[in-house]
Amino acid sequence: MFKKVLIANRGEIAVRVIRACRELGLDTVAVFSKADREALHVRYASEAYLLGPAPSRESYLRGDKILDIAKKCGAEAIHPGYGFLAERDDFAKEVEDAGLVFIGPRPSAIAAMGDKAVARATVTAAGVHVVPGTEGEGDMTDDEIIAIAPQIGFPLLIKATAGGGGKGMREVTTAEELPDLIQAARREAEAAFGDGNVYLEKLVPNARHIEIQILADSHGNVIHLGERECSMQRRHQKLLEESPSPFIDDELRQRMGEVACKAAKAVDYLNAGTIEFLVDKDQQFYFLEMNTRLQVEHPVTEFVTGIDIVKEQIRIARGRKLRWSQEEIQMNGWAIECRINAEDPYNNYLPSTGLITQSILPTGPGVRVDSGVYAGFHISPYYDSLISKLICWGETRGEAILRMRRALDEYRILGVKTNIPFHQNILASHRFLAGHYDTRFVEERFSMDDTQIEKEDLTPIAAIMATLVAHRHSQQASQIVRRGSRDESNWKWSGRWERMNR
Ligand code: MV4
Repeated sequence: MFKKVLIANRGEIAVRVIRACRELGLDTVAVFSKADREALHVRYASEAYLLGPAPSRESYLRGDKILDIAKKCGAEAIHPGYGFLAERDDFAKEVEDAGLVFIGPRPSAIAAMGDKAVARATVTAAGVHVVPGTEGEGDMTDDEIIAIAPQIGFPLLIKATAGGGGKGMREVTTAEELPDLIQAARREAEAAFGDGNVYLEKLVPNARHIEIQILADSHGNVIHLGERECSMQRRHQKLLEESPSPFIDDELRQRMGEVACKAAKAVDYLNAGTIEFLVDKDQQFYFLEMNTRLQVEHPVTEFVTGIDIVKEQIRIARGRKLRWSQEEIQMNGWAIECRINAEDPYNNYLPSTGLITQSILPTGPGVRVDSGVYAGFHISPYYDSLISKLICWGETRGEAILRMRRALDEYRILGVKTNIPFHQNILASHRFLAGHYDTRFVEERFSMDDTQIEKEDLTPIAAIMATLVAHRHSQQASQIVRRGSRDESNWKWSGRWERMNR
């Protein structure tokens, strides 16, 4: 039974894992780069060790150094968080070979789900529906792909087998453009993953991106914790997630949950994982891929199920049985997460770096902030722009939304630009209030310059919902609408305050 855990990550997720370890009475070891000497995860851990220079390749991606540190300081388990080494089956294997516990899935499951063509073939064999497309797991030549494309039908997508997250993806509308687009996709995949292998899937139009959280123990038990709606994204970066999804009813949730557990069992899955589905407008759903890690948006599931997923990951890694049967899992209320990024939504979401001069966090009933920063911390350009997550719970979706609007109003971060105004606009948009959005919403129907957005196409329910919110909170609503324009926002006031106090 391990007593000391090394957290191979940084930022808010390292802090999150340290918190779980401390509540379980475990000692914690942080690792950090030169840019993170003053980081929160370094302060919160029982011990901390320098990995190297700021770039990830020389620090958080140095599995060899991290293993050396673990051995030297007597850490008996490693939690990888998300990103960096979390889905590297070779790293998970090295951890195991060193006699340490990898708090995550087995290397074989990471590898099987990491190759998207292998994942498709494996879950298909287990009876899980994937989007129609190429079959099998071997590398395909251009000619093989071109030959099979008409059988799948256009429009279709070229995807990288080593991919995920949209890299190396190309939309193809006609057979003529296929050869060039295969080449382009291969080049992009080769550059991003060192692997130019690609496969085809029929395009599912107007899809929603909905994922199911699962937990699997080492005794063969697999349960699901319901879904997260992840369609609010821009350029494959999720920005806001909610659980449950406004699009999913109890019956569909149960069916998707059962399929998700089946997909996990197909790779003998262990620990926490997420099955991504595309759900079309007729509520047909298709397996897309499995994320073999703890995800950024796990807190919304924690809020509605009351389960601490990170503590559960640690218990599973210690060989414990899951403490709930599927029937005991209940979803209570509604949770929404806003990803707070250091970026400028008024300037093409350009990353923003610098010293955080002030940080006032929202608190109060139903509000959770998972933050990796504090006033006095310097945001460097080396890592992703996520600096914190604001998660709000309500008895109903309406209450969760109103609470999120209140919390966003309370939140003050000075020194760097953040996407808080973006979230305020999203939470005032009729389409979001109505729950009518798919993966194209932000890029195709949303603008930071609009004051009143998305008035058209309202269903009666949407209109009622929007009116209800507007009526009960007319003053806040009108303020939020004004805040959509740069000139009248109180963020301008914040900026002035900041300049005065520099
Ligand atoms: C798709 C799709 C439509 N049809 N596959 C994008 C990232 C990768 N995980 C899968 N992605 C998609 N796959 C088929 N067959 C549409 C997307 C997609 C998308 C998926 C989830 C969230 C946002 C998205 C934005 C654009 C496209």
